[in-house]
This record gives sequence, C-alpha cells and structure tokens, in this order.
Amino acid sequence: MKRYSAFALAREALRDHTGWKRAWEKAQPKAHYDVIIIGAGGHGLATAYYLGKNHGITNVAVLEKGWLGGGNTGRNTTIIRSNYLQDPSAAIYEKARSLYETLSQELNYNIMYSPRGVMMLAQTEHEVRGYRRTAQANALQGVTTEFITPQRVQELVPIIDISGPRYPVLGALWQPRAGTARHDAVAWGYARACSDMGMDIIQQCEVTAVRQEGGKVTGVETTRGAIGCNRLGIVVAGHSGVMAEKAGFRLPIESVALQALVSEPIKPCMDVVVMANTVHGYMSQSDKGEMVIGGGADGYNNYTQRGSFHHIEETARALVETFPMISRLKMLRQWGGIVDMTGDRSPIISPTPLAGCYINCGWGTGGFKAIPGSGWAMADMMANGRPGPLCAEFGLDRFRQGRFVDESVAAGVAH
Ligand code: FAD
Ligand code: PYC
Repeated sequence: MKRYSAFALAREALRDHTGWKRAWEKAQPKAHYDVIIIGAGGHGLATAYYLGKNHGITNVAVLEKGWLGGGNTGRNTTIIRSNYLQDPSAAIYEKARSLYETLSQELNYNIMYSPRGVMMLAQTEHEVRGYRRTAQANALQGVTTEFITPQRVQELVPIIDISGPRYPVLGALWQPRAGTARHDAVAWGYARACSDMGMDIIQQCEVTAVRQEGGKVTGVETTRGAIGCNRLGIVVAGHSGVMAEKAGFRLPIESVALQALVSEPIKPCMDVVVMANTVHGYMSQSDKGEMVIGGGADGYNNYTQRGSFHHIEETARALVETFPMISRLKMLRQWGGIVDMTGDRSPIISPTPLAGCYINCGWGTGGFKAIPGSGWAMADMMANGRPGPLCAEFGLDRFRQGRFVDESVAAGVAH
C-alpha cells in the first residue's frame, strides 16, 4: 500500500492523480477464514484491524450486507468523549479517546480528530449534582473533566443564552480533550489498513444464517454463498437481535431509530460541542459550517432507518431555547440510524452460548466514540478466547446476575 504523504500528493498532482491505488481491494469470498466478522461498521472494522495488528491474525473476512460504514458509523453526530460515571465505562471510553488522538498517524489516514472540547450543560439542580459527581469520579479514573460555571460556559460559547426561558444554564460538565472526528474516515481508514494486511472486506454480502455443529460455530450462509470460519464476531449494532436469533440465542436489546439533522452552512460561530440534555438536543459545527444537530430516539421500537417530521420540530424547539440565533437557520437534511439499546445503557462485548461466536453490540446512542477501544477489546477476546480487562464487566451474564453498569445518565441522549 502506498503511504499517503505530502510528497505522494505532490507526485500525483504532477501526473494527473493517475497513480493512486484503490483504498481497499474488492474481495471475493474464500471458502474458509480463521475469523469472520459480520458488519463493516467502525466496531467490526476496528476488531479486524486489531486482530491483525495486536495478535497477528490476518486470515479474516469482514462481511457487510450494504456498503462499508453505511450503518450507524456513517450516520452519527461524531461526538467523542469519555466522561462516563462507572469505572469500566471510563476505562474503555478513555482508551478509545486516547487511541483517537493518534489514529490518523497510525492508520496513515486523516480521520480529522478535532479535540475541541465537549460540554454537557447542567440546566436543573439534579443535573448540577449529577455532573459534579461525574467530574469527581472522572478525577479518580484519570479522565480530565471539570464542572464549570455559567460564566465560563458563556465565554466558551457566546451564542448560548445562559438565562434560558425555561431552563437557565447552571454550569456544565466540560471535557477539554473530547471532540469530534470524521465518521466515514474512521471506517475508511480502518478498512484500508485491514485490506493492506491482506484481509477481505466483502460488501453486498448479507449473512442469512449461522452454521454450527455440536454447539460450535462452523461458518455462515450469505447471499454470496456459504463461508466457513473457526471464530465468528457479530458486530451489527441495530440488527444484533436479528443476528443473535440466527445464531440461536436471545439478547436483552431493543432496536430503535435515533435521528439527527444538519442546517445550511454558516460562518464559524461555535468551536466546541454542546449537549443540552434537559431540553434535549446537542449541536456542533462541522468544518463545512453546517450546524450538526442531534435529537432523541423514537419512542417505539423500529427498524426504519430514517428521520421524521415531529423530531425536527421537537429538536429545533428545544435548541432554540438555548441558542436563540438558530431560529433563523434553514435545515438541509435529516436522517436516522437504528441503535441497539441495553437496559443499563452499556455495551455487550462477550462470548455467547454458541462456542466460537462472540458478540459486540449494545452501544446504543453512543458507540462512535468507543470504536478504537471496542475493537481493541473485541480483538483481544476473540484472539484469546476469553474477555480481557477492558471488557470483562460487559459480559452477557451481567443481565442474569443483576451486575449492571448503569450509564443511563452519561449516555447523554434521552431514551
Ligand atoms: P454500524 O456502523 O451500524 O455497523 C453495523 C453494520 O452491520 C452495518 O453496516 C450493517 O449494514 C451491517 N449488518 C447488519 N446486519 C447484517 C447482516 N445480516 N450481514 C452483514 N452485515 C450486516 N455515538 C457517539 O459516540 N457519538 C455520537 O455523536 C453519536 N451520534 C449518533 C447519532 C445518530 C443519529 C445515530 C443513529 C447514532 C449515533 N451514535 C453516536 C451511535 C453510533 O453511531 C453507534 O453506536 C456506532 O456507530 C455503532 O457502530 P457499529 O460499527 O457497531 O454499527
Ligand atoms: O454519546 O455523546 C454521545 C452522543 C451524542 C449524540 C448521540 N450520542
């Protein structure tokens, strides 16, 4: 694989950009692989990447029913933070955030990580208490956050009306090294690196059944034929329940559409990410100048993968209270993605009742930020056949044992 560099760019500019290779090879399925990963979203691709990089396992196929990164990885609002409450969560989200810091250099692909800072507004006394508590927990966990005053909020984000008509801003939980990254680039960067290690990324290849013999996985059936494997990773986000059923077990997961929208581009007006969970909306400004705006999850389970009018209205109404200037913005487009929600709002990274089959799901509304850490932990578990320290608390058995990792507040999005 040719490295991307200023020199390569200059060289290609001199020959009309005819020398670039495909970023990843268009692969045909082989009869058998050591490892199959179902789902070419960020988590599936990162799993494949760290299997190769950290464990030397490269006879790997990543099977994708649509196009690479076309699921939630390409539909999210790209917020990266690690200000969670519980120790196991802080550990995996902070691992991911710290890997994001140098991911562009590692993958030789610009993922545009922008550590511009994320603030979660406290607009009720309850939130003030909750976020102060999180800041203290984060200090013990080695995650840098602080609770800031309304005046500091106003300095950082002049377009906020801190006196708010219904909910004045009482402070905020501020994580200065949190931020955003270009979501497609994360998927594309991992895909290119996997392909470079000789792995097969096979798009338009839907897994329709899981093959097993004597309680052990032996392969999958797909729309492009049967493919054998020794180990299988299911990493399909909103379709996890559907896929688990094909593998013969049930998951404590609900699938629901989460929506977002973007405005027309405007001049730079906000250089941090703001989440306002009480009025319920969050906003950042993209490099193109669009305001990237997120709303809530649908109030009923579904697989629709699209936006709806009442969400635009609710989200715009909520945000106008806090950012009056957006009342004059035109919205450009909206969309939805199917997120996979667990009862404690924490992920599942776990062996399954089917030997050789592992699952990574339940990231719900907040898994983009976790991609590098999740892939690292999943690869470690698949390579060694047992959960390692980063994911030991996120096993499926916690639901039977009542050992929840409750992150319903830190998840940050109303569900
Ligand atoms: P996906 O990217 O969905 O990948 C799963 C893949 O599996 C898909 O490409 C799908 O086509 C494929 N697949 C499914 N079934 C099959 C099959 N049978 N055979 C083959 N392939 C199959 N998180 C944050 O951290 N920050 C945010 O700001 C944020 N905002 C969000 C905003 C919205 C509107 C949405 C919808 C989500 C948001 N999230 C956010 C959540 C985040 O996007 C997800 O948690 C994360 O992208 C999940 O990644 P994934 O790789 O597990 O899933
Ligand atoms: O987890 O930070 C998050 C998030 C923001 C919007 C959707 N999820």
